[in-house]
Amino acid sequence: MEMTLRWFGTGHDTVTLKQIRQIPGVTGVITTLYDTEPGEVWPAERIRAVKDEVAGAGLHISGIESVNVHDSIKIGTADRDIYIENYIKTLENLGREDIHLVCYNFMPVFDWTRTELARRRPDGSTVLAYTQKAIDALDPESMFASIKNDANGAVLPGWEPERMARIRELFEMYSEVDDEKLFCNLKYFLEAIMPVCNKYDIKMAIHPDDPAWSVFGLPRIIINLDNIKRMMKMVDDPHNGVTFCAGSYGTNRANDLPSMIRALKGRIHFAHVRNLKFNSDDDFEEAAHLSSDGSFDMYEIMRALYDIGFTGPIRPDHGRMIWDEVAMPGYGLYDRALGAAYLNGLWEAICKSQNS
Ligand code: DNO
Repeated sequence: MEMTLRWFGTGHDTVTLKQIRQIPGVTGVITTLYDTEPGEVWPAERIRAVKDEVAGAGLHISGIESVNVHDSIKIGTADRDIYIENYIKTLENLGREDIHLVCYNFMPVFDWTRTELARRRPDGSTVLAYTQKAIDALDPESMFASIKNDANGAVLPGWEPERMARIRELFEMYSEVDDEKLFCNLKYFLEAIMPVCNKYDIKMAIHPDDPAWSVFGLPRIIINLDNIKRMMKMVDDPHNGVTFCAGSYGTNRANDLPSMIRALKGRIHFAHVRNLKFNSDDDFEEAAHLSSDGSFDMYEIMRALYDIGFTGPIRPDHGRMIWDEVAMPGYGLYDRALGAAYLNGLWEAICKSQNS
């Protein structure tokens, strides 16, 4: 595996490339063109510029998170082919710059959902949290307002103001889309992009729906092993794979993370590894990466990745806000750096115990 950190780009991130370079063992970044809109073609010169900037800091781009998929593609509207064409052009531009991993999601309307961005834990750190009661009592617009308030001035990925401005219209457009239709539209999209992925060896790594169940009545399909298998089988190409996000699949306690990893051997192209602490089945908060701080066995997760011979990029995921850092919730420097160090430590111990 290669240890990486997500970086939103100069002007969008409080964390610098220099800081990332100084985290022991981190050699790559996972980045994006944060100011592009879903459906736009990413200009080759802009991709090259960010690639040069990252290289100038002694790192490299290990993958893109995310090239977002336009809602017309997810809904399957008549104009979807235009946006698929644009997506293909973006993939070509990335491939020509020697970038071979793209993380994306197929979640309707918005991306991940949390009901609090700064829940206080006993040690005084603050974390992202989810409680089903709050979702049941809220509409998406009031959720957006509260998320915006707690975001420390940052625009959170998946909760961009442009997206939220169209929220009613989007809900209306998705009213005819159920899980089956969403699967169908995903298949159409994947079939269309696989030729360019094969040509440039670009691994597509779908991110799970987070939480791994329907919110606000919207369809959600990338939630468990059966559905992932269905997705891989319907477009059976090694470039059609997954981002194994422990914190997202782990929201559903029926998902056995290490055995899912083992079952997905060869098709996990990217891993997000983080821990959650459950207070009940439908109330959880994001803990430190350390196993004993949360509900997951992080050793077993890393061990399963080791056992399947995982060689792709891995990144610590959402961190707690600690040491008075002010940053995008989940994406500060300090706790993610601690997470990277811890995951590196687990990996070294696993490698040595296996080779001795
Ligand atoms: C949340 C992230 C997601 C992820 C997208 C991928 O912090 O893991 O926003 O980047 O779902 O498209």
